[in-house]
Amino acid sequence: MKTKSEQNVKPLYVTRPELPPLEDFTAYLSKIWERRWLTNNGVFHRQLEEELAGFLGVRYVSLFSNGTLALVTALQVLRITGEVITTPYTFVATTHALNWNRIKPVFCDIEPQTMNMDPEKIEVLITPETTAILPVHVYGNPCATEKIQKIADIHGLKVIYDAAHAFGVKRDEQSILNSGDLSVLSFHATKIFTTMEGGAIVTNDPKLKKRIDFLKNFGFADETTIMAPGINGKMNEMQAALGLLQLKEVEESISSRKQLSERYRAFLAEIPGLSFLEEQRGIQYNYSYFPVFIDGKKFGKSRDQLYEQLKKQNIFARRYFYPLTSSFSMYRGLPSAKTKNLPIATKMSKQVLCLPLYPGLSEEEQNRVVGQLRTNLRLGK
Ligand code: T4K
Repeated sequence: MKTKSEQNVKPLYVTRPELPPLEDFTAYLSKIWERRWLTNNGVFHRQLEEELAGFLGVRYVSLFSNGTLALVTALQVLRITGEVITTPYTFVATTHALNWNRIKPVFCDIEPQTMNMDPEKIEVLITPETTAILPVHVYGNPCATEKIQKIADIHGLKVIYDAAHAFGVKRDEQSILNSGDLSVLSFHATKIFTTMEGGAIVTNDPKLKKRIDFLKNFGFADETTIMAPGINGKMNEMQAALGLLQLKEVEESISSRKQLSERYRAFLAEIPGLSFLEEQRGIQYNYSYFPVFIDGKKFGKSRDQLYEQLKKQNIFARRYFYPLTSSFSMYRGLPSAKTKNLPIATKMSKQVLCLPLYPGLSEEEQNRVVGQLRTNLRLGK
């Protein structure tokens, strides 16, 4: 039971979307109303594709109504079949996208430094049925893209990155979205750049761009020609309008996330049993999440006990990513889903807790989160 004073404390969620002033959005809405063009490659849609490609430093962006449909379509674009090597330490949409294409997910363990697919563990999972690798840049931490590409090239495999968290991330000044054959973004309400619901496929290949655009629009090449069994994955004009406004603010938003992340790092550095990810050199991060890892024995309380205690204080941290997708009923029967094959992913998913992190989080609110972590540490002893 929460006490009266606890109930009055403002809830702090893991994230909260940044929105432009409402009057700025209504100005865009007026244009949509004037034009009566609501979807199907409208003016704002085309403008956002162009502006995003420029901002992200990639050649082509194809907008989608959400990231999951973009993932499902990306697999269709490259005609992926059979088995795909992927990570269980992700949001369930990554694994479901394979399932929707009747592809068998083959789960690969992760590296403890990044939480991304461990490139050293990929090759043993390759069989004659393997056609592609589907890694995730978890929390926006770039995968070992060079090593993964080398393996893919040797074995003739495609690489599709689930880059749902990796908006704007660069390595050595180059967009991480240029890695592999295709990258898929999510613009969901919980992402640093949002169109409420939304997503995109990124490619540098003009032929692939064409195929993506056919596939997201039922397969239409013209009024009477259907090129492929497409789906309806189109983004509408209202979503695109919000995206255009978001793009003006996203750099500022990333820099305030960076400041908050640095404060967390400074304040949480000395807490026994609590660790966080080291930053890699040469990376321009987007600071989309702040995961901490709780070693119950040293901290004095398990991750789940801490999670529940924080909830009582109206702090809604989230366990991204627990449970592993390999443990869900539709996947756990697969040989690669066995816990003994996924020791690091299993361990980390039991320890992780993503703390509130978003531009509107005040220093006082962040101090509240840090204070509660310290209080729980003391109580645990
Ligand atoms: N691949 C990866 C690696 C992904 O992480 C995701 C999505 C996808 C693919 C699929 O992309 P999309 O099809 O979604 O575009 C959330 C999101 O729904 C999901 O988009 C995201 N990953 C995942 C990591 O997180 P939930 O179930 O945790 O969301 P929810 O509704 O509990 O929201 C979390 C918190 O955010 C709330 O406690 C409060 C805040 N919030 C949420 C919404 C929806 C707001 O303040 N405003 C809002 O409108 O999955």
